[in-house]
Amino acid sequence: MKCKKCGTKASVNMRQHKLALCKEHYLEWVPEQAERFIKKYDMFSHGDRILVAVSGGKDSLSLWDILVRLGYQADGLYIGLGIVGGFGYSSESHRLAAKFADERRLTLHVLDVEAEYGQPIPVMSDISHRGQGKPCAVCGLTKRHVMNRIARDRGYDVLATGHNLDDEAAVLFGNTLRWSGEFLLRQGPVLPEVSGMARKVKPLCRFYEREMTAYALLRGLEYIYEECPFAEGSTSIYYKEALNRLENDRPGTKLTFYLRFLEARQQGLFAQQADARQGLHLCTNCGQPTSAPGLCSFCRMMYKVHGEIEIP
Ligand code: Q46
Ligand code: ZN
Ligand code: ZN
Repeated sequence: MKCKKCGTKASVNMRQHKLALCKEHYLEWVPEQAERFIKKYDMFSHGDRILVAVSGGKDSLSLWDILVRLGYQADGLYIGLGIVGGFGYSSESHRLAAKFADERRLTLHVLDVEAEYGQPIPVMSDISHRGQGKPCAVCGLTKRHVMNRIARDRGYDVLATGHNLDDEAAVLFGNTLRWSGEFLLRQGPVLPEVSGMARKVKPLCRFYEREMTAYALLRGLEYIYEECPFAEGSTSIYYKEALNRLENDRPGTKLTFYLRFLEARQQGLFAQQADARQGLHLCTNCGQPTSAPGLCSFCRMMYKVHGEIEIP
């Protein structure tokens, strides 16, 4: 395979785009594409302050790298979940996120869940009995709460996460299997700002996971290869594998699935549901939007964990 731009040996062959590129042109192509998506979906502009949620993995570090290369004002947020696993998942991912920031003199905010809320994620999960023996429900809820809170308290305009196409297609697949109208309506590259919550964007949502792996490797980024030990056996991995089988036989399936969904939604497929973020009110304890009356799910969980509330 030859690079389409210069004719030298290609490093990355993207069957889904019928495009092969050498290292140099691939490392130019990715940020160009990202910029195109940022503009197309009106995610943010150069005047905005962006907070990137960084896990130490390839996607979030690549996202941060790309945004900085494109000249955006992007700071990072690392959330210490207190997940030990066999190799110290949280401490290793924290080390790599901090190293990335230090080497580039970027600002990384760090919030340690145990220091801030009294218990690490796995213990919170045990106490609150949420999520059938896996800490992922508590983890997701806590991460969302913390990201919203830091973005709001530190005055960021936008919160950016590193979800790639494989992540988004797997979520879409799950939501479609259940026809979860409300979730389908909320899934997209941009969730607009509502009072108490910054705009949320996913600039990598049109990049295949393997495209991000190739970017991180060719760019020489040091990231955590291992998944969180609790990811094993998850439904989302199961959906990803199923979609990969379709993709293998018919390159481009995942992208078409996701893009056609966005088009259908734009054309009003779920219009009668209006804006899913409307009808929310503010949690009486922390002030973040919630659909439940009174306390939001996070504050109710903290009440179970501590038997009292007044948590920021
Ligand atoms: S970090 Fe948290 Fe994931 Fe680990 S505990 Fe589950 S949700 S698997 S993205
Ligand atoms: Zn080339
Ligand atoms: Zn709350």
